[in-house]
Amino acid sequence: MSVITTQRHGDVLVIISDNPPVNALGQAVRAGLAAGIAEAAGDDAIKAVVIRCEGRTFFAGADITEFGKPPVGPSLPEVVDAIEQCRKPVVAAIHGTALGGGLEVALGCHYRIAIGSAKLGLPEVKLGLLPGAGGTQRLPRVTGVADALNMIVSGNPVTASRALEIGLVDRIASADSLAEEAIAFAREVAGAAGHPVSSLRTDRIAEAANHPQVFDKFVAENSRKLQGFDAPKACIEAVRAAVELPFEQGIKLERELFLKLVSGTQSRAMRHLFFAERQAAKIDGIPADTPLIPITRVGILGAGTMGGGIAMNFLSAGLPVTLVEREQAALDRGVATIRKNYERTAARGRMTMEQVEQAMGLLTSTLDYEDLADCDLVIEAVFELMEIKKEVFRRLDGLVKPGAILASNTSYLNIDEMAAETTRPEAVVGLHFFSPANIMRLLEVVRGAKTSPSVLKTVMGLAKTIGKIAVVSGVCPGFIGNRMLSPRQSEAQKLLLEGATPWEVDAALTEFGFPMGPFQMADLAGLDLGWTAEGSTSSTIREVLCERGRRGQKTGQGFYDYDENRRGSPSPETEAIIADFAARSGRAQRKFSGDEIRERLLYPMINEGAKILEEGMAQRASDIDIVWLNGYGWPAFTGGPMFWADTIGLKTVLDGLARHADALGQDFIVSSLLKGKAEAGESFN
Ligand code: 3H9
Repeated sequence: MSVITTQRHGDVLVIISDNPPVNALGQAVRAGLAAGIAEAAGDDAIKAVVIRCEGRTFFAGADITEFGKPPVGPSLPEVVDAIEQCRKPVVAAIHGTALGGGLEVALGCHYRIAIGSAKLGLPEVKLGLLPGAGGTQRLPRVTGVADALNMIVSGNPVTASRALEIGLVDRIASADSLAEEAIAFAREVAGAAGHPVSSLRTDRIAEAANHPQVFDKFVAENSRKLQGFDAPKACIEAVRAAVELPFEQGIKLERELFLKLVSGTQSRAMRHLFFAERQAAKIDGIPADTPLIPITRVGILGAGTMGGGIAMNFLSAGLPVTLVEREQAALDRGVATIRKNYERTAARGRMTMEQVEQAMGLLTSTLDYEDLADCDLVIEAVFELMEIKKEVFRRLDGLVKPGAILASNTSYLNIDEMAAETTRPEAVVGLHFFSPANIMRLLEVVRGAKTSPSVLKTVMGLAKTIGKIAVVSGVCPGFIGNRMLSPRQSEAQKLLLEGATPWEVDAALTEFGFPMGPFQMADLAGLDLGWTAEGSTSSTIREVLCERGRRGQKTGQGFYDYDENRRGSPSPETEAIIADFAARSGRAQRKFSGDEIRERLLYPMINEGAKILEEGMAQRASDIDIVWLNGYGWPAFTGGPMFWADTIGLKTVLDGLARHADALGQDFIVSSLLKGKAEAGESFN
């Protein structure tokens, strides 16, 4: 059956798209829409047109899989123009998400009606693009510049009610009668003398035309967020053109910018990440009919920063949580922190106080382990020591009901060793949340040797419920993320002894696009993590910094000196400490360029990533990209470490490792997967 069909309802022609899963505007849909409009235009009995979609959503955008392939007409801009130029009024009937090209189709329509739950947006910027079917020119003409800039540059959608406020939709329909209400709306406007044509409107852009500083202000306010990305700048330039140039010239500029971006590396990288994120949810070797384990109550052991943050995920998603601690004071502190975090969110307007109470009402706090007995999933977030973890697993196994899942939040310990302490190793899994656990989107799901498919499938589904991006890792020290962090950290330390300063090392990474470098990160986390004054032996730079009271941002001094706004500046004291260590190490001192620092820090990570793949610890290279993007701030516009390695060429990485072989040391082993692929001219993705 064709993806586009038409139905006649008296004098209204309804054009219906049915192209699951998201009604992407692939070639067949575009051709069908153009044919539908031509049918309406050529039939005198038709007075108005409705465009609507079957399935879960209105058009969610252009078909991203077509980018990079030879274009087959009609193009989306041509289709949108044809809709707009139709002499009979066209009404877009919107449910689900009208995104990207989907919203551009709706903007080409003369009227828009949406149900209350609909969302409308232009998310192209998140794919390293700008709207390329007139969105940058029509949206500001419909909503005004301020809202259009926000929507286009952030890529975030607006709700139907907000869309009504800003003039993006004309009417809200009831969810169960959108099709009928759209037809009635079309009939109602059919007799009007003229219809609003987005591209001809000037009423909403007149103000910005007189106040062009609105663009400079927007750039100034958002410059930090936009750093490194090409697409947002192009978006702003195009919206500016909507105000300053006639429509046709604005469209021409939009097209030029779109074509440049779509063929560039940044957009390729971000499109890779779009599919990588969806791919990560798929687990190899799990039959589709694997049953899920119902999760109606979650137990969490440990009410510290990690346990509390983990609890918030479930409470926010409406799942009851039993939180267990050993001492009343720690429990009270944990519960109070959860409440404080929620109240802060409410104060910022992102939650109502009613929602805060609702979430808190789902929380049971207790000192009694036995209260975990009826939980379907228990996650331990206790001290990171194998003996303690083993003891916890033995105890949980004895008291939690049969069939329940037992999970560890360990960030590097061996899940299989914990599972071996229980009578249900198939129900044991790692759930490595990242701190702050209520905010960070990454979740490493650690698949033990005996973890059952049901357990894996259940926790992957649960991750989606609580809004996490889950990536499956095998059991190895540090799993995917921390295992790759480890060579970066050790190279960063070595560089200090060879003459590089912490500020040079950090700058090399922030220039690359990381939000911070390793030493800024250490200062933020606190240098005294795991450090005690009694156990300190002045044997590392970090120990000496701690001994001098330089324990990171919280003490105003760490590797850096901090002012009252927590802005760091290079510290002469740190430099002196490092110089002392460097002299004692006997290593030659020299200057390093940013490029050399990046090679030393990043190439060994790629090598470790290749080993992770080689050992089957990650299912696919793109999973590694997703971990580093969402857990460690790897810049999205490079596509993640493995994709980045592909773009610079694996041979470049291999040659770089060879060049730095002396510095990397004898223990450094080049991955045979990396070597093989580099020599064969292959890539990871
Ligand atoms: C654009 O429009 C450019 C124009 O301005 C100019 C053109 C000239 N294409 O996310 P889900 C697949 S750029 C192809 O899991 P959900 C997706 O890969 C586009 N495929 O569902 C997945 O496949 P699989 C601007 C697409 O319910 C399946 O559909 N639009 C596309 O969680 C289900 O997706 C966007 O950026 C697509 N456009 O979320 C919107 N979209 O099952 C992108 C999805 O094989 N889409 N797929 O893994 C989304 O944000 C979400 O998919 C959506 C649904 C919110 C719609």
